[in-house]
Amino acid sequence: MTRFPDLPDATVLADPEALEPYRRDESHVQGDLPLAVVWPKGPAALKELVRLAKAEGFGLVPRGAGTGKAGGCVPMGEHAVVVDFSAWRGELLLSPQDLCLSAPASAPLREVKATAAAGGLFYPPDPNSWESCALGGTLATNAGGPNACKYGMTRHWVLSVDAVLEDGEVHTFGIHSVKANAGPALGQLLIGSEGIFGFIVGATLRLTPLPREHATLLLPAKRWEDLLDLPGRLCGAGYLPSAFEFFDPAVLAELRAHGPDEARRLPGEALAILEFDDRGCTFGPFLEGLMDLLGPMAESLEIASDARQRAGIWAVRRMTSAFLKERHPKKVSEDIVVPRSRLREFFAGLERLAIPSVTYGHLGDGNLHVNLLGAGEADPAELDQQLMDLFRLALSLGGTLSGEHGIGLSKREAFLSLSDPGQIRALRALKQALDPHGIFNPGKVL
Ligand code: 2HG
Ligand code: ZN
Repeated sequence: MTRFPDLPDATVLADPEALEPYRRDESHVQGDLPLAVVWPKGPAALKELVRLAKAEGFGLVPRGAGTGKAGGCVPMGEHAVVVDFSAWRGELLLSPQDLCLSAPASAPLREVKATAAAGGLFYPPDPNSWESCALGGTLATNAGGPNACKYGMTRHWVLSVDAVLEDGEVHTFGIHSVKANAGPALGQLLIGSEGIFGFIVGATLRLTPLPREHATLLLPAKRWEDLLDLPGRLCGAGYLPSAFEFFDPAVLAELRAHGPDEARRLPGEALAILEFDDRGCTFGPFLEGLMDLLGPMAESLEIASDARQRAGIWAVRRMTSAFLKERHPKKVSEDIVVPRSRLREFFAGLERLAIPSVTYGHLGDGNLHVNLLGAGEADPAELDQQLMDLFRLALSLGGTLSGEHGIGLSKREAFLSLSDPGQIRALRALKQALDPHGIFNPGKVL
């Protein structure tokens, strides 16, 4: 192919200089220069693109807003075309009676959440990029976020998905109801697949009534290790926080020394942010019981008394990733998970391994962002070894190597070598069956 052809109902960009930004997302990996970037606006363009890809032997790499953390949307090899879904047509359609919202992959997640909220409804997935990411990317990667602690991941909030498969047609998997049991849930196979079986172009999302109350607490611990048992203790006592975030002493010290004003005021040696959204959570027996439980371990306890204070607390948590990245541009940030009952063992293991790292993240569901700040200066072989040790530690405790960012390019080798061989065989068989020409996001995950 000498020149990338024009396509019906699509914009095409093939100028090599303009293609440069499409080699990256927000992870530390860099892909290859794509042949072109295509913005399909509807199914006709996608159908033609799939036909061309099969005929000409190039791969298609899906891209939402490029905010992924694992390199899932960066091209690999010389024959890849980026399919940017930001121009995909479609409207947001709220159906309060069915407690659902239909939206195209191009919809900004911010708008999805706002549209639901305007109707008094809640769409819980809240990855850190929620103000800039696209719905399609969150579906392809099964995004998480702080609210996963209580509400689960993106896949728990999808009733149906529309996806283009290898025949070039868009198919719908699922119906507008939580009860749908006619055969296996194939749509679930596409969610979190990072586009290796086909591309999601839209979805109908499940909603729930919008919580009206929030108790947001800052909990600096007298001894930071005590925080590690707290997620399990809270659940044991019948409390399920809608978010339970955490900064270890090193991250907190860095935030306090170099962060914005709100961060400089943060108390304690290590800090948890807890949020509850149960009805009646801001007063009476709920709060009293909670105080009894938290009081003995807390150096102090601050409850956000209004929306502004709550927003201030979250602003610090939300900027932590970008803040650390700015201070340590070559850092590598990981995303392991262990069951919440094994957090103490995980931190003991991390100390034994002596991996130079700092940690923050979603303590309440055991999803921790272990950051190797000095990764840029480290010997690459040693760094690889450290990451493998970290993953093995998580796995040995019944956890996994990614909680919410996915495999993409960055964790592909580790995923292949550490997963159950039966799982990899099954995934390869599915890939072969659903994408026999290997056009959908080649080189990712598998
Ligand atoms: C977060 O929880 C995001 O802030 C980003 O998942 C994590 O950059 C990171 O390590
Ligand atoms: Zn996170």
